[in-house]
Amino acid sequence: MTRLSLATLDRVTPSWRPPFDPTSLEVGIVHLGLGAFARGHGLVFTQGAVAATGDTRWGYCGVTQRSRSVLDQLAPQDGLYSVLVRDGSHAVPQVVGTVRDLLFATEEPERLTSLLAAAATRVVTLTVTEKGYRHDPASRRLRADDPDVVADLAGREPVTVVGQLVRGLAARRSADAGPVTLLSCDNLAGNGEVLHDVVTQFAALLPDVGLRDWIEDNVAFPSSMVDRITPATTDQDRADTARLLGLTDEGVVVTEPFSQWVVEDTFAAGRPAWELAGVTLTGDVAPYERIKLRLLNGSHSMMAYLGLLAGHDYIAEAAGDLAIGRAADRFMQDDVTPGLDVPAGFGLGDYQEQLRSRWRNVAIRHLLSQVAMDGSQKIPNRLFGPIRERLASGGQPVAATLGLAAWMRFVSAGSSDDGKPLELDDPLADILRSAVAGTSTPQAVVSALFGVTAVFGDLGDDPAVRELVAGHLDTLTRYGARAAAQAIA
Ligand code: CS2
Repeated sequence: MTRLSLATLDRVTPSWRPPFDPTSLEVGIVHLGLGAFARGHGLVFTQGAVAATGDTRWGYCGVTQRSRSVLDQLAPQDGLYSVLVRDGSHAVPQVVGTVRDLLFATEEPERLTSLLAAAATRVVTLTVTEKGYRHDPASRRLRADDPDVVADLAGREPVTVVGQLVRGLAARRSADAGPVTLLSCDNLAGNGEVLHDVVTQFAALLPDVGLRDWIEDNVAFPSSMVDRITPATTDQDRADTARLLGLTDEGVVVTEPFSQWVVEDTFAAGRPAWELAGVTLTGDVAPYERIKLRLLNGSHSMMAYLGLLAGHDYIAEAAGDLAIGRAADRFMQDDVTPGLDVPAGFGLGDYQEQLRSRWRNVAIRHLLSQVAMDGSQKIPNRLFGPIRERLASGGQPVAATLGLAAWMRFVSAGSSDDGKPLELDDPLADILRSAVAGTSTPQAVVSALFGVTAVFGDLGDDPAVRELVAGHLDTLTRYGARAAAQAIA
């Protein structure tokens, strides 16, 4: 079957094509981390903004960091790909035409620097996942002793995102190309602030005196809250898309109907008219971010660890498991909701109801292992705030500490309750494995893992937290995940 490309685009059903001529766009946005999430989220909103305004300045150069597989998928398709929105038995493709250029950072580091320094580049967006920021989750500071950070600081072609950005900003200053905005779209609390901090901390460690001040004066770092559940694409997804389009699409991304983006409106050099495409531009993202990171992502992590231990594979299965679904409900009701500052007009009850049905959308084959990976970088953003705040208000974070204990069981057991091996895919895997090596009781596991202070900070110093986590871990170890969930439901 013929492949999707500019030459074959006219064979696609007209309402599924980009609503503008993709070749009319210039590159105005560099996106770092062109994975499935970005392609199903930010790039789609930008397509809507370009369609609404006819402003052709906002095409993307999509940059991949770790492999060139996305380039191999999209380059032969002239950057075109489709987003397949699945809901129950419905599936509708939409071809996205905002990618005008592609780059694999490892192969073309100099071209990446030039693009970041180009006056036409006004916005740099990032979806590089939590671990891509090379910071300690607890202190939120750049890990200046990370071997890759050290090597990038010493002046090699940078491999870290922060190294690439700072080199690009130095070139931008030299070229006098003017201000630029770096917009983080990752699931981190205060993601703009984290990005600002790692970039300026990196710059301050360079001999180039003055670069840090230039960055402070010329670069904006708005925060943003991003939301769209995007599972990894399967062969079935590619086959269904080919049937619908009448063309093969190696770059298709599958996602749910729901999509949300709330962006702090502090841009240094303009932005697409995203508000015309359904994006909320606001002065303060924090309340939205807290609601989403804790209710959606916090429950996701909890369901991922309990679900994997209980033998499930997908979010829809874990959410539909009565005991696990109820434990997530308790987490939302008891540990998260009381600490939320809800924006006027925001219906918290409806939001939670909507989350439950999004999780149960069986057409979205969202692997628990995808959510469980990189837990050391994710859980501090998702579970620690609710734990600390509930304790500070005199309550017992029973459900949130079960989520934490389930992660500890996942890390230390290495297999599900019925013996299926569970892979620990985490940038701190070696540290976590050696921390729990030789531990023989739940208490010892809790002590060993709380000792990893880069993740936990002083959380483990609180005897109430330790007692709750150790109690849950004991139940998880003796009776399994479903029983531990049932015990709190
Ligand atoms: C998930 C998120 O993988 C994960 O950790 O919790 O990717 C989640 O699906 C998105 O944030 C939804 O917007």
